[in-house]
Amino acid sequence: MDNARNFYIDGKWVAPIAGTDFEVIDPSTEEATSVISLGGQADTDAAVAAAKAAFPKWRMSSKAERIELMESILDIYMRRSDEMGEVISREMGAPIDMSKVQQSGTGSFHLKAFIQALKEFEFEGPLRAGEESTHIIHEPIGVCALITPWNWPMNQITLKVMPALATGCTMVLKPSEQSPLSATLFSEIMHEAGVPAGVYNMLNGDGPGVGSQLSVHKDVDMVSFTGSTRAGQAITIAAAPTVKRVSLELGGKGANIVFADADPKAVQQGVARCFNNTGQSCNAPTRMLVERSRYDEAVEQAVAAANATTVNPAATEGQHIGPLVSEMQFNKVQDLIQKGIDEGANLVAGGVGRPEGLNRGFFVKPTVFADCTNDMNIMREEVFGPVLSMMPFDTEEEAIAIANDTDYGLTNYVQTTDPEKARRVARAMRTGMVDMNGKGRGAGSPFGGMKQSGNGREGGKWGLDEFCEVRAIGGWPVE
Ligand code: TXE
Repeated sequence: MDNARNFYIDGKWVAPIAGTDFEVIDPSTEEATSVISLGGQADTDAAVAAAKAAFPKWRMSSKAERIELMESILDIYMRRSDEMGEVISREMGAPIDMSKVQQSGTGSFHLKAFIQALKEFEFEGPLRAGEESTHIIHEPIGVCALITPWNWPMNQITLKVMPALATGCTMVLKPSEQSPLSATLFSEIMHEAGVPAGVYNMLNGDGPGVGSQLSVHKDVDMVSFTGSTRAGQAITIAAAPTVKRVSLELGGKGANIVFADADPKAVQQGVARCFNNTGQSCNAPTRMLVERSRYDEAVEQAVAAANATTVNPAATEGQHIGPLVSEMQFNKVQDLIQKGIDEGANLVAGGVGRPEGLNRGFFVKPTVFADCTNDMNIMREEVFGPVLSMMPFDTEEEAIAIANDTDYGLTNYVQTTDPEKARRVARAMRTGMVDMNGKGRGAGSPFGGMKQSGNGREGGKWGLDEFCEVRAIGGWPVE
């Protein structure tokens, strides 16, 4: 990729001022697939200065102009969608067929959803009917730093870039140093679509470098971050002296409550959902709580599903899971599997070590633990690998209590054919989202967590709200 070592600043591809080399490792082969530059303070300052200079004009752009721009970004994105899938597969290890559909597809999905949300969004109007002299205006907050992770790179980039663009903000994107190639391709798309110079800037860097330089920067008005709770806390502290807005989307520890009356396929679907993207999703249903009368059968079904899950290099076509993203994640997941064994959970599928025949690459065995208790590390920590932990429950109240007994609060899952119970349990969950009976949430619905899963909401009108300042003006002249 020609631009891999460069940054996109002020409408141009530029060489880094203070860059250091960084190898992007293909997680299937452990070989370097590309070399990028990690920026330094001078690069961060240049990107922020470009965004700051572009803001006064861009904030005055019309909604129609922004819709038209987003529509041309979507057209170009669709044309390069397969290429995007290939790049993501190479940099973070998602299996090629899955990457072209699911990984790359998140980009066009969010683009379409934000075009719709922007069309419907009211930027100003009266406080209420009959009180027209108090006028409420939604304005873009200003220069935004968008810091994204590697697990669903295009999902998180479009969930931040599109609402920032739609509301009239200018921005600096710092993608994960593990998945910078998709961000480079995305920047080429933005350039081709004719995004005005300085409105959208992208530079590579690591957390302690560009990530924290953006967080402390006095000319950055907001940081929107997705990643680990640890980094979210560091960003919040770094941002405090400038009182900038910090929006966080962090980890999760989703519970999947399977009642005895659930659909017969509920367990198998729960395992597939947990293992999707090799378990590297913040909303993965990693704790499966099963009503006792169905528990033994559920464990058997989960073991069968795990043993039927094939693991292959990302370039292999067909349905399978790929490697984890990095050696660091591989070691973290191995440690947690070992802790599960040491703490007395019943290992019924998978375990430590690589799957047979895969001696190189960050591959992990699809793993299931049964008979867990909610104080075990595998039930409390975000594993971020293909590891499912199962536990029986006796009553609805007990299931709700276990599900809510966690530091996280992102997504929980409920499987039951009783509509009253479904509504009751969904209301009792302390999570930003609940998915019931395998049915997803509609495009443009709010995504975000409670407790240590974060404090923001992305997607739809809520995603647009996040990038706005809301102003109140009294004595507004009414004809
Ligand atoms: O994440 P980091 P890591 C969780 C998951 C995973 C763990 C560690 O449990 O196992 O986090 O993954 C930038 N200031 N999630 O270490 O470090 C970094 O450069 C500013 C959940 O890879 O959080 C990258 O762009 N930025 C998750 C981004 O943060 C900093 C997605 C994510 O990297 C920074 C990923 C700092 N001090 C991991 N430190 C989700 N919510 O989906 C790091 N970064």
